[in-house]
Amino acid sequence: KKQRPCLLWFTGLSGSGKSTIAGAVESKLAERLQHTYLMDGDNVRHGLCGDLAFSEEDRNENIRRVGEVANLMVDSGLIVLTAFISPFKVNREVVRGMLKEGEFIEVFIDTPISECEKRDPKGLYKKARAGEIKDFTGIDSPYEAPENAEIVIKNIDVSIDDAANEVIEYLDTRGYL
Ligand code: GGZ
Repeated sequence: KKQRPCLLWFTGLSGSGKSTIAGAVESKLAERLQHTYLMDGDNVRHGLCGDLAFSEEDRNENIRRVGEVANLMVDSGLIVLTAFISPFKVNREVVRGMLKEGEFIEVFIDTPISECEKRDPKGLYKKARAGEIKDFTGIDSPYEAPENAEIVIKNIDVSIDDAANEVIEYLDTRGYL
């Protein structure tokens, strides 16, 4: 069956599990022969947004560009997944406004900062606490949690597989798949 194209917009703190869960969702969609594309810092911040850093202004521009590109990809018929901190509500709402009704699905990976800091997979929180990285989200730069996200995943004591299944179930029950 043909998919209904959409944008799954993952948002959450560094180390919250956004990219991992988005990757797991993408694998499940691939198993079902759906066409997808996953954008995250690893494939965007070197190229398309290679000129941007982490000031508020640069984050705004990062999210604007990602939103515009994701919108084009949705137009081409893909299920697009993005995994960016996207800490500012206004930026996420700008992207929502670029897409048609029902195409933008906000997925809040709600992991407490204490847990993200404990995991610290890249040692970035430690560096931020030591003052070696400035403007780090959750430390000395804000994260505005979504209040009306379509999907909220409390990523604590939940497996990657269960978290991914929550997203797949949303798509299934709403007729995207
Ligand atoms: C937040 C930073 C910073 C600062 C580098 N603040 O856990 P990661 O490493 O792999 O993911 C983070 C990534 C955030 O990039 P985004 O493009 O998602 O950010 S935004 O949506 O706000 O534009 C982190 C790393 O880059 N990183 N410096 N100061 N995260």
